[in-house]
Amino acid sequence: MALSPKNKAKTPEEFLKIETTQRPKNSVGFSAIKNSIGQVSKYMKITDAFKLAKKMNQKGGFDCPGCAWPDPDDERSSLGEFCENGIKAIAEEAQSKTIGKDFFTKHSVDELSSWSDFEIGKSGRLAEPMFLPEGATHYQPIDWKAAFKKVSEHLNALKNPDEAVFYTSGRTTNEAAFLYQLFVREYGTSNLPDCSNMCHEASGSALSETLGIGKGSVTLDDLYKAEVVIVVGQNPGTNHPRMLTALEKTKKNGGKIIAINPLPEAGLIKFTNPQSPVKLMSGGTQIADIFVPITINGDVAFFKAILLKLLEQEELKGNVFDKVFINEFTQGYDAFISDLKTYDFNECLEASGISKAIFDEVFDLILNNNKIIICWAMGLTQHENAVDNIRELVNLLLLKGSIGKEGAGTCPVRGHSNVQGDRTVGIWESAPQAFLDKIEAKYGFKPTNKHGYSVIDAIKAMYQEKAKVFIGMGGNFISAVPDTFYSAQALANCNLTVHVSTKLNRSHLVTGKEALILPCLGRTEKDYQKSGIQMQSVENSMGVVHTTKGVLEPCSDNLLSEVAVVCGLANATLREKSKVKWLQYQDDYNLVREDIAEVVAGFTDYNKKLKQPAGFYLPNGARIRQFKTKTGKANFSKNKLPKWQLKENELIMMTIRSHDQFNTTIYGLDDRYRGVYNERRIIFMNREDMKLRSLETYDVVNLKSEYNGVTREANSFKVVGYDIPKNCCATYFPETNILVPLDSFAHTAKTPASKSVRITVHKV
Ligand SMILES: Nc1nc2c(c(=O)[nH]1)N[C@H]1C(S)=C(S)[C@@H](COP(=O)(O)OP(=O)(O)OC[C@H]3O[C@@H](n4cnc5c(=O)[nH]c(N)nc54)[C@H](O)[C@@H]3O)O[C@H]1N2
Ligand SMILES: Nc1nc2c(c(=O)[nH]1)N[C@H]1C(S)=C(S)[C@@H](COP(=O)(O)OP(=O)(O)OC[C@H]3O[C@@H](n4cnc5c(=O)[nH]c(N)nc54)[C@H](O)[C@@H]3O)O[C@H]1N2
Ligand SMILES: [Mo]
Repeated sequence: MALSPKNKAKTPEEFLKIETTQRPKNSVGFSAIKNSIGQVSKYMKITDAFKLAKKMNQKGGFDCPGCAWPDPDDERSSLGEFCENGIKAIAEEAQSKTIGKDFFTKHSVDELSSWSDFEIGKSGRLAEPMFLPEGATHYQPIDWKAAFKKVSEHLNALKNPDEAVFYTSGRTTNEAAFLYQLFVREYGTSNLPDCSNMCHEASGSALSETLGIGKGSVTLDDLYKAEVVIVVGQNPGTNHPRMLTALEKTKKNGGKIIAINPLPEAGLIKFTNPQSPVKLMSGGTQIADIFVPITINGDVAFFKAILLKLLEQEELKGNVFDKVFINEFTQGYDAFISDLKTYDFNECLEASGISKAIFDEVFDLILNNNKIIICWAMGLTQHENAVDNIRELVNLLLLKGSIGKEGAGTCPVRGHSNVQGDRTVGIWESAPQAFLDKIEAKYGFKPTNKHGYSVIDAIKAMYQEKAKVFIGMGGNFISAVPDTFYSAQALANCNLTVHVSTKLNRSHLVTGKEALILPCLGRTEKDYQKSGIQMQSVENSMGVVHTTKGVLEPCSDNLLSEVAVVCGLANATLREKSKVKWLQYQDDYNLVREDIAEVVAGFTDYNKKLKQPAGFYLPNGARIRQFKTKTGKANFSKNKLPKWQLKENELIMMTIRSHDQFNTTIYGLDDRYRGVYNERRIIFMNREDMKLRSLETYDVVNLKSEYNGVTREANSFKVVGYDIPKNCCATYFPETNILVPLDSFAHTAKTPASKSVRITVHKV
């Protein structure tokens, strides 16, 4: 495909020195503390760092922009509810180095595109709005008013509002997200793709259908009280480190933990709590009682094997299933059981890649306990059969009556710190009619109920020139999405690409004909408006809404808050036609919350409730056995054993996060918990698979994926022998997004299948 050199998405092909060591036995602990202090002092003044650490995830403080793991309702560590990777996330945002006119005059877009993501990320915080005119080689400064005018001219020139795409990444607060979707809907489209489409969309889809709510059902307290917690397809040691503290508590209360993962992830195997000096000295807790080294995408098979054995025991002895719960609260049991009987236990177990001995241990725990929680993340959601994966977990919970009672339920662990809240307040390309009706009643315009573009649809529409303006509220679209070259062409086809961002990223360099960078305040910064310093609010992974308020002075005087950016854009675009008084909101965010309280279910008395120090829980039907599905009951589902067969020589590849990155932001080149240092272009392979291909550790290989007759290539990766099941391999995202076909996604949810990419490996 011909991409103009300016728009070509480059990847660093140069190797740095690679060094791998034995996997460390413990995660977190001393080295984590050392590492986080090291990170902070690299980027910011130590006094600021101290101020931040004390306020992070504290009542009245700011919400860590790292993950969405909840904070304890009651006692919080006085050291700060922080973790190593949370500290990295804030150090990255709160760094004192800034970039503006001088930086962009010195470096052309072309030059910047040749930098690695790591180098781009290190350049500093964006300090002023920048504009790239058509044909220009360098970004140049633009004032805010002119920037808003530019966007409005493009939007108003479109023949149809559906020619614009409005992306959101999940850090945007409830206030900014609500206004953003309101602007988009009043402008006339529902093209609101968001990072959730690439993340937990499959969970939302499966849970809404089966349990009537697209969110998890458990609270932190449930987790402490569970008898069995299954952590499947998730790497909390790196991505949700504070979850390990909760799991430690579960264990202390007698609960058992099962980790189902192709990799023996360090945090799950052994963990030392950085906030507990006694633990530091004595060497940590073994978190997982049982480790299940599942083959990639072997989860439906494994859970079916469990379901089959449970059924066998139920038929033999009875009392295995919670019949009272099943009769009163569920629908579809008979059809589910007769479907289940068509599967063969041995075939399922074999497809999962798990030995009978490990299976028996897991089975015993599930058979003999009734308070079960299942936690999961991207290891389940990024497959073509992702929705089936999650529905099968729900079947297990329903059989055991393990939902809507203390110590039991679903726990999809969200990624971005407010990705769940964004959806709650209306960032949704297919929002329910009831929500749209509320908007109409409140504001007096009729939002379209046409299904808008999700991420994949948006890429196709831009590629086909059906969409011409792209606006990104945060995020790094080009690096996050699949099929990098196709997607780069899609963005290059646009008339205008706009990014509201805190940091420079690759999406600012793969532009439409014209481009804008609109720099905004981050979570850690004070938000000064006419009525005083503003606080905002977010929703965590367990449905608790609480405040977040920055503590540092903004890194530049020329930043606007996301709320102010949206108000400015909306005001410039919709002008006197608008039914909404845009500019009043930015002066006082209480007014935004008053509107949210009227429009979004569960937010009555929003401003008042936010005054409770730990925030408030949103209503959650599944938590109290009120299943708001089409049938009014919790639904059993029939899920097929995925029939995928690798061709000769093919491997199945998952694209995962290293310990030193936040999605597309690369903090460093190490992956300490997996014993890899100073390199990201590596492929973890089973040692037998290496032997079969005559490969040695550190050999350089090219990777090819073939899908529907199209070959995609990513070159120059170093082989690392690892404890990963046969026929499976792993690489880091975003380097291998190039290999993820746009058309390979979860059925119904459209989550890109970036954990099951079939590839072949070619020695260079
Ligand atoms: N520090 C840090 N924190 C983060 C992020 C970050 O990048 N850095 N990202 C945030 C975001 S947006 C998200 S969504 C979450 C992501 O959190 P995770 O989902 O934990 O992230 P991944 O690295 O994608 O890890 C997926 C895990 O699933 C396993 N896995 C892969 N395929 C399969 C499979 O087929 N079956 C099973 N059972 N397991 C499988 C992998 O081995 C890996 O352990 O983290 C959030 N928190
Ligand atoms: N192959 C593969 N692809 C994946 C995944 C995978 O596992 N494998 N994971 C997917 C998942 S789970 C997700 S969530 C997506 C992530 O996709 P995105 O959310 O689009 O990506 P991020 O890397 O989180 O975005 C980082 C950028 O956000 C901006 N930013 C940071 N903080 C703020 C803020 O407060 N306000 C604003 N306006 N901007 C801010 C900065 O400029 C930063 O460069 O990627 C997906 N892509
Ligand atoms: Mo995510």
